[in-house]
Amino acid sequence: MTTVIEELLAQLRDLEREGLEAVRAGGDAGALEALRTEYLGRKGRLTGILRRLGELSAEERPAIGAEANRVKEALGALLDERAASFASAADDGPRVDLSLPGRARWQGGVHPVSLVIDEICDIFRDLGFSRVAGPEVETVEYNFSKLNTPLDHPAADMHDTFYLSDGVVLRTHTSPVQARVMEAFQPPVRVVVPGMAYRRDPFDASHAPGFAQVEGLAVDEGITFADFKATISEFVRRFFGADAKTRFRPSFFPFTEPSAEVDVSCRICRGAGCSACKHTGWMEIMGSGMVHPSVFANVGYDPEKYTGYAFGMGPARIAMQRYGLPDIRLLYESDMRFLKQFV
Ligand code: 2NL
Repeated sequence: MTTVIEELLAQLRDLEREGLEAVRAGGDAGALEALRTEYLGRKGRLTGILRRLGELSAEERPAIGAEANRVKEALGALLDERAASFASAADDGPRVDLSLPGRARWQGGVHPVSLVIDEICDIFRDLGFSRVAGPEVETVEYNFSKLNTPLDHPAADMHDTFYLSDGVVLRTHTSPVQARVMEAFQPPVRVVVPGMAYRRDPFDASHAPGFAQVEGLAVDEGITFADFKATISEFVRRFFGADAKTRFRPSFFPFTEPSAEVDVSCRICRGAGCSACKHTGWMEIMGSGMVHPSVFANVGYDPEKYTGYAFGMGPARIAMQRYGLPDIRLLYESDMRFLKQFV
C-alpha cells in the first residue's frame, strides 16, 4: 500500500512533467495564461495537491512543501520565459509573410525615338563622327542666314516658324549647331547632331510641331559626292540590314548643292511594293547634299579649299517605319500604355 506522502510526491512529479510539456507546446500568450491558471492558479492543480497537506504528519509536511515550491518555481520560470518571447516577437511589428507574391518593380526604359537616335549616332561614331548638341532657342542669323536661307524663303515665314522675339526663334532644324561647330573648329570636321527642332505644323498623324532630328556634317579637303554616297550607303546597311539598298533622288535645299533625298528599299516588302511604301518599293529616310559654298563662306571656311556633305533625318519617322506605327503622335504623347511596350 502506498502512503499519502508517496502519492503526493508522485502527483507533484506528474504535474511538473505534464506542466513543462504543456508550456513548451503553448502556441501564444493566451494559451500560456490559461496554463498558468490551470497549474498554478488559486483553484489550480498545484493548490489541489497542497490541500491534502493536512493528511500528513507535522514531520512529513516540510518535504512536500519544499517539493511543491520547487515545482511551482520551475513551471513559473518557464511560463515567464515563454511569455516574454511572445511579447518581444509582437514588439517587432508585423511579421514578414514570405508566401506573398512579389510586387513588380517599376521598370524604366529608353524612349523608342531615343533608341533610334542612339543607334544612328553609334553607327556614325564607328564611321568617325562625334556627337554634339546645341541650343534649341536660336537666332534667325544661325537658324537661317548662315545656312544660305533667305528670310523671304517660305521656311523662314512667321507661318512656318515659332518666333520668340525679333530675330529669335525655336530652331527649325539642328543645322545651326553645325554652323557653330564650323566656326569653332577647323576641318576636318565630322559630327552628328541629334536634338529637338520646331516647326509651326499641325499636330497630325504625320507631323509634330516639335520633333527629333539627327543631322550630320563632314567637311575636309577633297570630300566628294562619292564619299557621301559610300558613307550613307554603309550607314543604311548597318542600320537597316546588309541587304538594304540605297537610292539617291535629286532634290533641293538652300544649304546644299547638289541636294538629294535618300531612300532605302522597303523593309517590309523588300522592294516588291506594299501599302507601307505606297507601292513604290522605297521608303524615304533623309534629305542631304553637298554643303553649299555660301554656307562655308558664312562660317569662315574657304569654299575653294574645302568641300563636304550634310544630311538630316527624322528618327521618329524611322521609328514609325521600324515599329510599324501608324501615327507620329504616339511617339510624342508620352502615353505609358504605348511606351511600356518598349521596356
Ligand atoms: C531633312 C533635310 C538636311 C542638311 C539637312 C545641313 C547643315 C549644314 C550645311 C548644310 Cl550646317 N546642310 N543640313 C542638309 C540637307 C538636308 O535635312 O529632310 N531633314 C529632316
